[in-house]
Amino acid sequence: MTAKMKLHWSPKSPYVRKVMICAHELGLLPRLELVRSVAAMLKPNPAIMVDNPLSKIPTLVREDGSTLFDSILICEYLNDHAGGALFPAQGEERWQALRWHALGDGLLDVLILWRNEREREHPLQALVDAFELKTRASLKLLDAEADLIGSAPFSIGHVTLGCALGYLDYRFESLGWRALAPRLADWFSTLQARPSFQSTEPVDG
Ligand SMILES: N[C@@H](CCC(=O)N[C@@H](CS)C(=O)NCC(=O)O)C(=O)O
Repeated sequence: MTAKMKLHWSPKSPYVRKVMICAHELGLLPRLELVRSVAAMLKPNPAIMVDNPLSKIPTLVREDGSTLFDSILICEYLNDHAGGALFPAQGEERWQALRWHALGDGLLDVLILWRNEREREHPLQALVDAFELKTRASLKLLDAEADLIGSAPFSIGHVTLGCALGYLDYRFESLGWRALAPRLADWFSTLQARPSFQSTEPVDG
């Protein structure tokens, strides 16, 4: 039996979801052993820290015991491992895929910080306003690029944008993002039909 890679995992984390979608698309799910790991900014988890001193998920432990962390690195490793096409090798296609990845990941970072702030007893309003401004500006840009996004070959850029939009649905329903970015919403509904997205919808518990 082939040894499995261990993934510190949670069904709620949008960064873990990136890895799970890539693994699904690349046919690597059977190679992963999922270990439910709770990662919280205010409570470093010793079980994760054995493999990642930053106490963040996703963290991957390879068959030989070596570790990889940060979702982009794990996704690229899996893509390489499977000889996949989620990271275009060169040219404009590569820069565009990585640019959309950067925007999706940056948006996720904003949303995670925004959620942390709004759950504090006394949220700093200026910070909350800045997070909302950046979120709306990102959606505006992505909506303007929706046709381009829809016609580009499926890549890590699409995976990450999809995870960011899915996180908006999961934790920021009241923002009503679809009304702000209707063309992007149309693209997202086709993306959501992919089995890799359907099987990784975030869930509580
Ligand atoms: N840049 C990291 C972000 C990962 C991340 O922040 N994950 C969250 C869970 S959604 C986490 O582990 N938070 C715990 C912490 O920040 O201490 C990645 O892409 O993997």
